Amino acid sequence: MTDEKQRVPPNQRITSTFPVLHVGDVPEFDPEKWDFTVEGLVKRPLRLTYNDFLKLPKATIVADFHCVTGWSKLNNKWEGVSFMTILNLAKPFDSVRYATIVAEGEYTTSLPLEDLVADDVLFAYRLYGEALEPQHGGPLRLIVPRKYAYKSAKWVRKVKLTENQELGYWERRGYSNTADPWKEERFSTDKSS
Ligand SMILES: Nc1nc2c(c(=O)[nH]1)N[C@H]1C(S)=C(S)[C@@H](COP(=O)(O)O)O[C@H]1N2
Ligand SMILES: [Mo]
Repeated sequence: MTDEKQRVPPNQRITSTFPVLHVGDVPEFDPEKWDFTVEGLVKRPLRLTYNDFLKLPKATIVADFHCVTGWSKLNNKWEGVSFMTILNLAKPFDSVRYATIVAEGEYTTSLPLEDLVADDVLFAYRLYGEALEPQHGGPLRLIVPRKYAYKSAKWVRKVKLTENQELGYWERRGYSNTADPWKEERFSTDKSS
């Protein structure tokens, strides 16, 4: 077994609980009305119902989760659909460099495509073999294990493929846009953005 201490980024501490952290209220999930769309610079815009989503090829990862406020939760088993699967279905134009992830409410985040096509990035609908709880982002959340957890948007409804990056909710409020926990990129240092 790998040494768990080596898996904890600088100035993070392991938690055995699973804190719930978000702005605003946990949204209601109505499977009849819920949809997941992919738009922007794509040849095939998508609109999937919850059932459509469950029929897509499944991916499972076990990954650690690092919140910028200082807690890390190790060994989380997520199941869902890899970002790559969605991207391939939507057929992005060559000019695409970024994706904006749009959640219920006003929460967004964004990432360069190269960070999202990693094989440990997925849209998760199950955690530890159970349906993902609403408070942890159910029915569907993004998981980006190699970034601080504010990049792992809960309650995702839309993905927008873009040529230029649109800054996300926390990224517009002074948090790092690159958000690498191993480099301890917590806050934006670029005064011009
Ligand atoms: N939609 C949405 N997603 C979000 C947030 C949020 O406020 N809204 N907070 C982020 C932050 S800062 C963290 S630490 C994680 C927390 O996930 P958890 O509540 O499942 O632990 O969700 C991230 N995803
Ligand atoms: Mo966080």
